[in-house]
Amino acid sequence: PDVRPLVAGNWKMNGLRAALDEIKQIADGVDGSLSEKVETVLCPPSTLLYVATALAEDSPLQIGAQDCHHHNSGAYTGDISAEMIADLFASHVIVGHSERRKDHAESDALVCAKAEAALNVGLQAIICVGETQAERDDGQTLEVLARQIEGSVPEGARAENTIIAYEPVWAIGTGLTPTTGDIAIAHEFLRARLKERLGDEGARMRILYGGSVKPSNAREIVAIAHVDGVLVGGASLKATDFLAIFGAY
Ligand code: G2H
Repeated sequence: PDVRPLVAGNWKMNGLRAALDEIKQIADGVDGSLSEKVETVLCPPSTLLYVATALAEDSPLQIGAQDCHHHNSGAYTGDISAEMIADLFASHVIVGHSERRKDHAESDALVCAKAEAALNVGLQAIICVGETQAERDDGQTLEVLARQIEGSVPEGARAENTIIAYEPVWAIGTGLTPTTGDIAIAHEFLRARLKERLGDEGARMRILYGGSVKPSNAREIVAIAHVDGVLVGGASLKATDFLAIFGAY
């Protein structure tokens, strides 16, 4: 089935006020004919969310957060909820990024609850999955992906509100990228599991690839079957790099 690809930028814990200039450039850069072919989301740190949605107001650029709490409000010091993110006019939220899974011990069940909280307030959830180096060396890649799809994707996930991002942990920020063959195998497997779980919704759900995507490798990555876009970390920080990735389409 035909799906519009999605290019998402994940700024992680980067971005001071000075970076608002980059957001403006990205918002201007994705305007026009490009936006008919490709959907774009930028996920700055939560401190910049409100001003980012204002800067992107007249642009097809959408703004997302990088994480949310699984409750809407309450005594959870330091956390922000999906409802708060939606309240700032953001449209997406990343959940279950490997850095959250590892640094904050987030389980599949918690990631699933966060995704559910996001869907409940009308946000689109970008749910990350991916194997670690050790799991890969053990030959566990597909088993891990199956478990994460089963455990992290809520029952009510639909193609319109949920996006999967395959990010092999060993390829994140390391400059290492899997071979196109490795990516093809993982994405085909994820597609099969999503179909099995969610039927037609799973067949149409976008599956992004993430991990050291840059202008020089984007073209060959987006050409792989079942790669419906990319999630870009480091190369999304500079507007010129991020916009160069769209040259792949
Ligand atoms: C993977 C990716 C974006 P990078 O984490 O989420 O980051 O492109 O820097 O590897």
